[in-house]
Amino acid sequence: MPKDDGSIGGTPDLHEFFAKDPVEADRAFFGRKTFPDRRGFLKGAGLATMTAMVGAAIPFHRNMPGGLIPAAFASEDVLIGKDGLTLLNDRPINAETPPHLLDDAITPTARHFIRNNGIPPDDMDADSWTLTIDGFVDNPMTYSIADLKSKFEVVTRVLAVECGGNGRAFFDPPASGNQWTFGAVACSQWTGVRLKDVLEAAGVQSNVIYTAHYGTDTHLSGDPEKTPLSRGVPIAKALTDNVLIAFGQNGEDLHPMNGAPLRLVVPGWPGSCSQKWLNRIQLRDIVHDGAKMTGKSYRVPNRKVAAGEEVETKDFVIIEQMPVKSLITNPATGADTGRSVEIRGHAWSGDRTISAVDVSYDFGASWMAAHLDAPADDGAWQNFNANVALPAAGYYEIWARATDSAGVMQPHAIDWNPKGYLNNTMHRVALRVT
Ligand SMILES: Nc1nc2c(c(=O)[nH]1)N[C@H]1C(S)=C(S)[C@@H](COP(=O)(O)O)O[C@H]1N2
Ligand SMILES: [Mo]
Repeated sequence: MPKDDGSIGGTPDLHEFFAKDPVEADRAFFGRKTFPDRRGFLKGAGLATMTAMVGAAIPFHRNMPGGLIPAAFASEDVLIGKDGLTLLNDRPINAETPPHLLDDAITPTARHFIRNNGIPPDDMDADSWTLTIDGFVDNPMTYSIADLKSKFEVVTRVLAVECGGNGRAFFDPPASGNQWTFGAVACSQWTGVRLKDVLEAAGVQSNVIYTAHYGTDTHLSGDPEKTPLSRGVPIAKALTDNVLIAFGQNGEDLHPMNGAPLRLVVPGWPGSCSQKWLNRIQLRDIVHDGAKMTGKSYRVPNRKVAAGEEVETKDFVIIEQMPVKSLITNPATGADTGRSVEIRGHAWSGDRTISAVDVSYDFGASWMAAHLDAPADDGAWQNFNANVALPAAGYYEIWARATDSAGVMQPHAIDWNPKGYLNNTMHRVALRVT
């Protein structure tokens, strides 16, 4: 039985989901509508999704029966094999990337995590897509993607996106929600237009304080009146140079699960600000109150609370920039290595830059400075590397600790919060030298 939040259960099983409800499973995974009289007719966005997931065109797609799971997904391993992602939930689809597969400076699309709050839209057609800018603007506008490309400067930027709940799995007592470990973060190269340019063209009125972002995904309940997610940011953040309305990801169209054909990319802030399947941005004179802006969603207590403490909703504040953090992407945890090891990874911190990354192999007794690259663009993560010579055979842990441009350093442990957000504790990987 689906749980209250609509998810299928702790151990997601694609096959179980298809066995229980093939029509809904088809729709959720492939945007394919299957009816008794039209079984398996796969086209448009649904076909594009399945093609992307199997990694090749499907010449005989017209013959494919509805409810058929491509044999390429015969096991979860094979599903992961294509993208290498770990499926946390299949309704909605949520999948993260193991740290060692995030080793690239620019995350390949195949390794960009997926965080869905609802059901992706059936229609992801770029040619008919529109984006409306309205609310307190002098000139409300509706653009096609071709209009955006022709009316505004098209820019390409490397920008990091991290889910506010990345690291939730390590909270004790546990916090409900997707049990992200380390891999709800990615840094792809995005192509699009600046949100700033589009808002300025619309004429931002002086009473505007907040944006409201809307997409075309649908609520898990199927209720068309409900929205899975509609978040926003203060207008000052929206008007910074590196917030993009993106139609390209790593030189191609956006991946269907990463918001095709149009999304926001708001680096440094919770990933939930980066609306996928974007079709409307409204400018408001109040803090946005859309789905998952209020209550306990993407909000944390305004004070330190004891682990497990009940906190009243009025004591929660909206998460703005994400905290300083780093990820070790080489070696993979659990690796058997020689004594000489190259440590690699990335570090990032909200709207700031990283000033240092230190690594330790003696449980934090001593630290050495890693070599640190500048960010590829304002809003990208920064790559670090360090060569260490381990003294003898045995068990080691590599720890990494980033410090940002404001002098804030990653902690050993963080304060608990009810929804398990903002876990930026140091990343540790286990090694055995043989
Ligand atoms: N329309 C829409 N946009 C969305 C979401 C969603 O559920 N619906 N999830 C958000 C969240 S919580 C995150 S962390 C990012 C993840 O982006 P990705 O799935 O491309 O990795 O998308 C954001 N944009
Ligand atoms: Mo998220």
